[in-house]
Amino acid sequence: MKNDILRHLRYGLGKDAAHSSTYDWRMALSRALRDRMVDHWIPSTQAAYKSKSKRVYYLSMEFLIGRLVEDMASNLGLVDEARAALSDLGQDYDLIVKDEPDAALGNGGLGRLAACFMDSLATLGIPAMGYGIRYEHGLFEQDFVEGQQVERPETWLQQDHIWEFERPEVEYRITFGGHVEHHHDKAHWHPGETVLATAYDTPVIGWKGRWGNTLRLWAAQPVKVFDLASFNRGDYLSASRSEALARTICRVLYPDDTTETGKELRLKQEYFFTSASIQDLIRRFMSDGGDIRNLPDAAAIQLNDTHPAIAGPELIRLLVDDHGLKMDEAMALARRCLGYTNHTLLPEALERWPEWLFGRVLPRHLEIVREIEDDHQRRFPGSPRILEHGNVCMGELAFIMAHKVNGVSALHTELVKQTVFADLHKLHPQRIVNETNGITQRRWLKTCNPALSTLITGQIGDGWITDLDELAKLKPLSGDAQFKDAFMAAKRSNKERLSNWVKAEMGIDIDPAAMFDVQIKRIHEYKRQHMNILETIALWNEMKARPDAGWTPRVKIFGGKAAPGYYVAKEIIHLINDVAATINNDPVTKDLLKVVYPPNYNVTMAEMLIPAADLSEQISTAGKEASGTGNMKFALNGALTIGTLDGANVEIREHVGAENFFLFGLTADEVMERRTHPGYARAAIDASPRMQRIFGQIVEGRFSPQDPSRYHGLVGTFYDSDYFLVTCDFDSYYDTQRRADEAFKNERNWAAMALTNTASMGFFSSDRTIKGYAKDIWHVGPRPDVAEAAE
Ligand code: 475
Repeated sequence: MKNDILRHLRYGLGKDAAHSSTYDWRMALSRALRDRMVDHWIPSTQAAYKSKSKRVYYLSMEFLIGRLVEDMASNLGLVDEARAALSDLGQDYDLIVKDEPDAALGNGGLGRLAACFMDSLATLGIPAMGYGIRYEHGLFEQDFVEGQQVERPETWLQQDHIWEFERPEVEYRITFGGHVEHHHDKAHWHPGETVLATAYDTPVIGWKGRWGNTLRLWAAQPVKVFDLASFNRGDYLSASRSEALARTICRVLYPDDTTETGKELRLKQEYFFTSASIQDLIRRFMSDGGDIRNLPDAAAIQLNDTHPAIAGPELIRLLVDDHGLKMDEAMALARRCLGYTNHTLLPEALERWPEWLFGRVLPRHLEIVREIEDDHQRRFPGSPRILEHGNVCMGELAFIMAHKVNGVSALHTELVKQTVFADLHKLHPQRIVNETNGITQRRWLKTCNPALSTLITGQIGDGWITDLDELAKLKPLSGDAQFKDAFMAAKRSNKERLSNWVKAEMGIDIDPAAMFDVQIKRIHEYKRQHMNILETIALWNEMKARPDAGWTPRVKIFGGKAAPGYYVAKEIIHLINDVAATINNDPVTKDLLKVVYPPNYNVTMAEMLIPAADLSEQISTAGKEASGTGNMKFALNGALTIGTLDGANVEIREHVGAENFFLFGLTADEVMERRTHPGYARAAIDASPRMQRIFGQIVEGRFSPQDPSRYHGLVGTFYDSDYFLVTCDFDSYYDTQRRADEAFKNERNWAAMALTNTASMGFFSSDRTIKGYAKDIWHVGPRPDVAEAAE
């Protein structure tokens, strides 16, 4: 390893050790690791080709990967070796690892789930390929200026991204616009614009390098770099038009998580990567000499939400227009290949394209959508329409074109059946299935929490790394004082690490003995960060009134970004920062309460915050959070959840036991019922002196003295509409927080509850989720050789 690092430093980077920066060392280490990855990757790829096993194709607009060096070193079992080699060279492994920027090609849950799935697919030895977009700029970086969110472009590709291999020979034409002609029953699409999709491959190596898959991200290239004829005519603009389109398509990740932007460029991005992926998988299949009619035996295509839902019409187009299949035959064949995962019920997130826009960008696909619609109406007269009120509804399209549709938690799946797809569910009662989300324990326990994972392995061995159910062996230890002390010592060391970081980065002193109460996720009204900050104010009021009443000291930690155009979410951020500034400067409560909101929350920050958390905030309005995956990461790392019966919280509570979970709030049914009562918010506020007081303080400018009316609008929404029922759940949330305070005082008992949480999380491994998809949807098995090695 040492020699390899030095060799890469010299011949890969042209540097000598004496004049190398941290960046140079990181690049050299990464290349040394990459060599070893390739040694696992190529044999896997060859084996998959040779055995002609069915492959999974996971199509996702987002892959929220984070850092790679440590993940790769860990999965290859090379962390100790790398650390030792660098140490011999006078370098600090930890510092070098920290130098890596996050690959932030995603917004939140949906993108991070895709990354966990890639890890599990490789670890399970399921031949698979992830397909996505190689965005030049990932999710924006967040700054706070006077407490308000400011966005800066993210620039990860300004550094060498050494994990990927450019594949200039893998290239597809992607066309847009123009018109369609029909001759002798055959469609001819004469497009207006063309770009080339070229592939960049990143190896994804599973645990111990047993199997390797590929994440293939597409970049756009102009067909003609430069149109000399136009230039010579003096038409400078059209000379570089093709180049401009190509550069724009992969320029930036749309930063809206859960709101549909309806922008033409977004539709082009969706079609761009979907078409390239479908062309690529067909080419792979044909190069094997297959009969296209057998494609479903070789390819399971999973759509991560509706963003790649154009895959249905695109596959049909290629089958009919290029391979000469009949329309109905093509539809049936496409359906056998496709699965669709729904990730949200929020109406504003459901993709709908105006028909005129869709037809202008994809005229041939609009014709095919009409055929799909007609076919479905013929077979199921009066069924829900894909084309409705002048829109192309991508949810209905994905549902109708998929043989299986899945929800991401048990509750969410039931709600999918009862709400968004109620009518289609009645017509296709076997189609909707549940695959509750999961997380990879390799990243979210082993790598991010060495203190705890070392303790666990010392106690029960390392089988949990590939079989998370093994953690159940820890359950009997919840009565073992010595083990509980060790468990809490690991937590304590993570809290100390975080305290030091908060002091260094933000200048705030926090006490590692206090309860660390963490809410990290995208800022959204349904996730109710505002309820959390209101509760913080209420607690502060009580603490100020009776500072010696034996309070449990708390550190409230927030993290998360708001979509740049989401005004209310940005107001919530501003309020949290204003409240933090007020409370953190109060001498009366300085040892009792702190509010910490570090800017630019990302995967790397999550990896530090989650191991240090005592309490996990999962407080969405019931029925709104499809699953949540952060909730699983916290519980796995020994935090207790305070939460509603929403998403996967329901299943987490079942697994860890009601006595180890702080439940509050209305249920999904009660939420729907409550909304039918006019004036429910005012009634709740009238019944709660505590809420009245807080709203009074905010409105009087207690937290924004320079601008007292700053939050009048925000407070007004609580009185007027409060769609997310903050007011209805507030008192029960407050009381439950005080129960958590009391529980925290009994350290041994808290340790038992925390340990039981960790020990009960086996079900929430993404390995289990992927096995579910493999069995119920994809009909693929792990490669027998990999399964054997895992035994
Ligand atoms: C859910 N993102 C979580 C997670 O299943 C769930 C939507 C439109 C455009 C871009 N991004 C999105 C999502 O819808 C999303 O992240 N949904 C989340 O998926 C994984 O755990 O409850 O909110």
